[in-house]
Amino acid sequence: MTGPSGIDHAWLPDAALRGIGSRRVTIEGDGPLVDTLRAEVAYAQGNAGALQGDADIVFRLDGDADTGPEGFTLTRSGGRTTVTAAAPAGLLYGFFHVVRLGAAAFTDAPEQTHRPALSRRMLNHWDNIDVHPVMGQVERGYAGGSLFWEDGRARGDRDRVRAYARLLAACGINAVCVNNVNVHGTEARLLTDRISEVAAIAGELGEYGLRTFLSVSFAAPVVLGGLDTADPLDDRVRDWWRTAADHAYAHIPDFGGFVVKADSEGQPGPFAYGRSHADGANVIADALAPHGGTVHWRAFVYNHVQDWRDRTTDRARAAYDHFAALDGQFKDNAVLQVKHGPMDFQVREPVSPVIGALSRTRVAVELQATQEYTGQQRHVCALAPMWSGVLGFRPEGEDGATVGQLADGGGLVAVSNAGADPYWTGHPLAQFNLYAYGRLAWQPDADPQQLLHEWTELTFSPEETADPERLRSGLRAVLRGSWETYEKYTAPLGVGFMVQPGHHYGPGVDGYEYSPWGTYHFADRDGIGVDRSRATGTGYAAQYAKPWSQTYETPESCPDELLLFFHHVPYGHVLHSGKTVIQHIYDTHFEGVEEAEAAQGVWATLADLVAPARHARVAELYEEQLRSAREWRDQVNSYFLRKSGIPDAGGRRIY
Ligand code: GCV
Repeated sequence: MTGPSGIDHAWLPDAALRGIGSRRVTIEGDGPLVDTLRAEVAYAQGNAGALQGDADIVFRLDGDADTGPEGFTLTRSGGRTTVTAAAPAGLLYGFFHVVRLGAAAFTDAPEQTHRPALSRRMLNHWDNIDVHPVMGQVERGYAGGSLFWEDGRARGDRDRVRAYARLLAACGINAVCVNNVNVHGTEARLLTDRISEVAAIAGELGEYGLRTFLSVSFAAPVVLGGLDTADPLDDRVRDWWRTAADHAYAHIPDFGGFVVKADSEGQPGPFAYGRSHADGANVIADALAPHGGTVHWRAFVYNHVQDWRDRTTDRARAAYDHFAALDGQFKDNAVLQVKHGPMDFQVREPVSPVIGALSRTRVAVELQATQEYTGQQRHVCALAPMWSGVLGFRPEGEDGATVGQLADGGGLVAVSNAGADPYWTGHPLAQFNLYAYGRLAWQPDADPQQLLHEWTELTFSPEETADPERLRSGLRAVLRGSWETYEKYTAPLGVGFMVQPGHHYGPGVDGYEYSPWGTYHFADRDGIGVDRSRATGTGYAAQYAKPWSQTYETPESCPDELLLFFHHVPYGHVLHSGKTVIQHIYDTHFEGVEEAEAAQGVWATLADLVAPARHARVAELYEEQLRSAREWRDQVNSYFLRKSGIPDAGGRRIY
């Protein structure tokens, strides 16, 4: 049950439960999630040790409470803390909130009601059952094997799944898709004859209120059903999906639904039958509808076999070009799941124009917690500030809604960074990305610095250490600016990629320059960047509403950090910062490495304050981060010195 031994407790160590452990707790209500709450309280009282205090805590299920299906009200007065909720999930979230508050949960304060801003807060696991020859078991996974699948089937020992569910619920996540969106042969069968394995996992996840989703192949009626077509308008296909959905719900009554990657990077889809993506999504949505299920249909559709000589095709345009015209055509239980940027989870991208263009479609925004392009959990790269910027972006300008608000129809999704690694995320500090994702999904306008503070306090229990202030400030120093640091030593000014092909780790400035994937920087002796203006480029900038279509249209109005995403400019182009592009490239690459070196130094000073194994793991990873960062610096700087012939004004060593 809770807190199994040998499992890292991440942001729920026993010390964090002490506030509850020593108090008189009353729980009023019944139901499976209330039983989970009872077990949590019993665990806290048995393991957390005594903290002085005589306040009572009451958890009360009250059908009249105005808290919605997951919210709760917290009252603190006169030595009594009360959590009231209309539904059991709210009580459980209230429990984790009390844990987060620590001692503050027991001091008098005005009543507060908390409800999640987004009703779906999902993780997608790109996990395969089998170990794929190229991608391994977890596609883009940097934390060991799958948490769900082992030796060709669902793990027998599910303590870790349960412990994972507990961590996810504690940061607000309420849904998990348990297999890769690239659905290979074995995994396709999870929908049919292997559904009981999914049901077993769903049983564990459900203990903490998480709904299970399954990635399915659009070609399932053919590859599993033996039909000669997967045409979404064919009645036999429609019937097949209905039967498949009925079967899933017969095994998993609280099943969430399906995630579909169609016509994308080789996955089958409706284009093969001359049908639209709305047709494709709707046939599956119809099958799920009687059960209250949802299909998450991904918008990551683009031409991945582009000729690099073809300057008329711009991958950034693809999602909008495919989906904007379909607005209003998707069924009510179909959600269009859109990557937050138009390309592919680069360290810096503009917000996808699709998100603001679909007022009659339920949109979910997809983030990537797994650090495919952001250091692969060998580099420290705290992504909360990036995600917060995305969620706070207003596609229609100042008076319009934020992305976080626009996602209320479909929710927020992240590709998980967790695996069978003892620290869950490979790099122990990458746990913060998982935590911050959940908290932002609950409250998209949460302050990333506050989330960092929360996570630090919970995970490291500073009051347990000799010098809590040094620990706090050290952790802040290594994490706070780490995304900007990573950006500095990698691809500059929004241009993206420049990675080694295939595995995407480490520098390869021209790695994707002559490839079919549509990811080019067009550097020559005179300049660099992609002209995506309406006037002279691909027209991508015009996919935005005003004011952004105007802001991005010219180099003068475009923000520096996105300049090379939107424009091809000479190396001597002067940024708003006052620096030329070439000098910016040199300076940031030197600075980025210096900042990473400084962070490594700070981490070293925390050796006496952090558990030795955890400290050693991070210290070891810093060695690799520094090696890699220097390689990035030297390759990028040398490349641009050689291309441009313009020396570094600082006269530093470039090769
Ligand atoms: C699961 C990128 C990744 C792929 C991933 C794909 C997607 O292209 O490199 O590994 O496939 O995105 O999001 O579907």
